Amino acid sequence: MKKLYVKDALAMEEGKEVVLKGWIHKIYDLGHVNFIKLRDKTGIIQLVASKEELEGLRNEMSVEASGVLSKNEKAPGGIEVQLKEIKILGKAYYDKLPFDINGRKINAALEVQLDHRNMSLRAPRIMAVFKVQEEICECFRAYLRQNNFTEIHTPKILASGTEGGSELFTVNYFDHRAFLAQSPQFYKQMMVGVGFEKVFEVGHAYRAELHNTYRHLNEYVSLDAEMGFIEDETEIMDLEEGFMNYLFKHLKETCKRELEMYNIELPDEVKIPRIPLFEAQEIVYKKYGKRSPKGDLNAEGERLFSQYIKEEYGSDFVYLTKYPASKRPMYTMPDPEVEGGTKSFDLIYRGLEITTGGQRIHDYEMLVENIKKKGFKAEEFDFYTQNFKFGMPPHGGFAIGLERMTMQILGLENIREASLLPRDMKRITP
Ligand code: AMO
Repeated sequence: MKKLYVKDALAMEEGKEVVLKGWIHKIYDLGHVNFIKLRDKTGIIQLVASKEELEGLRNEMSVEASGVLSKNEKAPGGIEVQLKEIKILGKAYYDKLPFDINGRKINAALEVQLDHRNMSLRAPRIMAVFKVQEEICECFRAYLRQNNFTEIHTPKILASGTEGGSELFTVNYFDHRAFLAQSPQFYKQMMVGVGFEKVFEVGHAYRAELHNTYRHLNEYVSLDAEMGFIEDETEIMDLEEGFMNYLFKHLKETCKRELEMYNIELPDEVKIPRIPLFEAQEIVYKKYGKRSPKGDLNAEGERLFSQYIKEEYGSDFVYLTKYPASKRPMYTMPDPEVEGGTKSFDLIYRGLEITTGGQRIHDYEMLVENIKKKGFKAEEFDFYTQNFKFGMPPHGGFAIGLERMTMQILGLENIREASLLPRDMKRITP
């Protein structure tokens, strides 16, 4: 007989024979009645066992269970399995589990949970995070492909940084020094220019940031998009706003169980206010008495400004626009209407930056000038700037941090919770 998923068994009629495979979530040895909770990736079902059947079973062994479905109002899902046979498929070799994953919450600090990721990920509430994450990637692909974007895969070993700053990991590349990609920025632009016109990538990005914070990882997944033949950056903002609407509708359909676990109700429509950064800074100062760093909002400013936007516009999202050129990488298009400003933006979602994007410089001479203005040697970027000699169209794009997006959707407190195997200043294992 073919194995069923728990979710499908729970939806079947009483009297049906079923075969299920999964892990032993919890054993109830109550003397008069004995149960096993069996867990698979789709849910948990109760197996009614005899005393003998429980013998030799331990939590987290993997098993094959066969039996007959019967109704029981008290069982989770209203149906249980009267066990006929249970076979151990994967044995257990432990004295004591590092912590229990079958209660309402895991009783261990986040660091301990991450040390034992092979255990904490088994908890349905934790696995749920990655179901939502999977659907975010799925939507990113589906939405962009529907809009004529091509998926690309660009190298992560590079000859130079892309974002400026010193946040680069070096690698020994034979007899040279090379770097891990901070972003696919240069190559996504190149692919627009060679004629793919609209491209996207779901890939890893590496940042040697010296911050060990709730919102920084040293390796994260970047959802990047770039498109050619735009008029200005508002088209990029429209594109991302369209994605958010597509995503939320999809999550409501596919992640009902997961959103319920986290008590999250997503809005029916996402309409994102667009406010120049300098205005946001003024508001943060006038309303909350907090000064912002030059040309930016800090973490507290992002949080306070989000609070203001929620009150004034009822929106969880806000685009901060017109960032100053001094704070943006050399590829950013200046905005002639704002002195020192650029056609770039950040997207803040519930108090946290989840995206940067904007229009790029597409003129070769202007780009070379800007690279020099930023204090770099233009020759070192030849491999990049030569893409601009052959009719580069006006273009722009954005990148979303996947873990930050997941974290904000589910209201998680720490970005590490939204990474299967986080990499931070203190952690490169497991
Ligand atoms: P930026 O450097 O702002 O822009 O990064 C884009 C988004 O990536 C996420 N992110 C991070 N997530 C976790 N840990 C980190 N250390 C980290 N650093 C960045 C954030 C951020 O908003 N090339 C531009 C994008 C573009 O203009 O297309 C870039 O990389 O969610």
